[in-house]
Amino acid sequence: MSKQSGRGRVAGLPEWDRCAVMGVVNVTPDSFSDGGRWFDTAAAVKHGLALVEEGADLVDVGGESTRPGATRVDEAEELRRVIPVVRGLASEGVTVSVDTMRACVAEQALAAGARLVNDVSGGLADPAMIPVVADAGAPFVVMHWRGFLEGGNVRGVYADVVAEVIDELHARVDAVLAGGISPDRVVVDPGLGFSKDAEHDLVLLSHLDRLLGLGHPLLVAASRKRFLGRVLAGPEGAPPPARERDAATAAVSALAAHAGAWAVRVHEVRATADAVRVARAVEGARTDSARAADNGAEGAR
Ligand code: PMM
Repeated sequence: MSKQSGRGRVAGLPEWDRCAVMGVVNVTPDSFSDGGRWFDTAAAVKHGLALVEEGADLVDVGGESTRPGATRVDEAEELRRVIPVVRGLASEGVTVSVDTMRACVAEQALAAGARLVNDVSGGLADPAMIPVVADAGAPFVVMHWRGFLEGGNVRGVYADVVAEVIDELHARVDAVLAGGISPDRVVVDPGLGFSKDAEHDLVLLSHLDRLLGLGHPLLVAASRKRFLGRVLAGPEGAPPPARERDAATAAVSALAAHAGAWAVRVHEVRATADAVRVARAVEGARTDSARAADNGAEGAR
């Protein structure tokens, strides 16, 4: 599969000629890297608009932390956190994605103007999720996570992480399609850090071509994750805090864009917006030089 066809287009969303940038707004007191910072509606909307200003193509709004050890927030509280922020951003023309495992939150977020549903359980946590998304005709992100019931990083034992994540994503995509979501609206995501350790995340990143072989646009969400802390850990082995992992995140964004990812999900947008543009320029130069070589060969005939 070529990089272009791997990147693909997601029906129901704008089309970008490069890897899209999804900025993150966590309306939570306890998210892994930015918990508590945008917990108030007005601050969260303002932050989402600032991310767009910095180059985000979409903004992903979530009201529930999935960090290891986090307890689930109740539905009423998740709705209270998420819906006004989705409405506020959508009314400003922002392409909003809702990060939720609950059908009811997805449904109300879509009614409030969200355009994409991002479910870290891949539709497993709530049996009503797939029908709700199918009925709304919305695009759906299917993320790989074995441990959505227990939370955190459990059940991360693999003989071949790439093959197993692909097989399990395949099964989830089949379920989603059987549930009536149209194939051109399905995005896949390996779920870096979810039931995976740092080595698993790196191996998955080194095989994005195989994940693209699933035949759906690919979302890569490496932002500030533990594996980057491990890669950056100094001689004492101490990983830098999450907010000091943004340059490393942008490096992953460049690699993912170059490999053909449809989008990258990041907390700090500016550097990633530059990274995906550089990747696009390199891709364009390669196409142009191949065309020039073809024309030269043609002329010489
Ligand atoms: N990671 C987090 C939250 N939502 N959604 C998708 N599709 N993929 C991810 O890897 C993902 C996600 C956890 O990150 P955060 O709480 O630091 O934003």
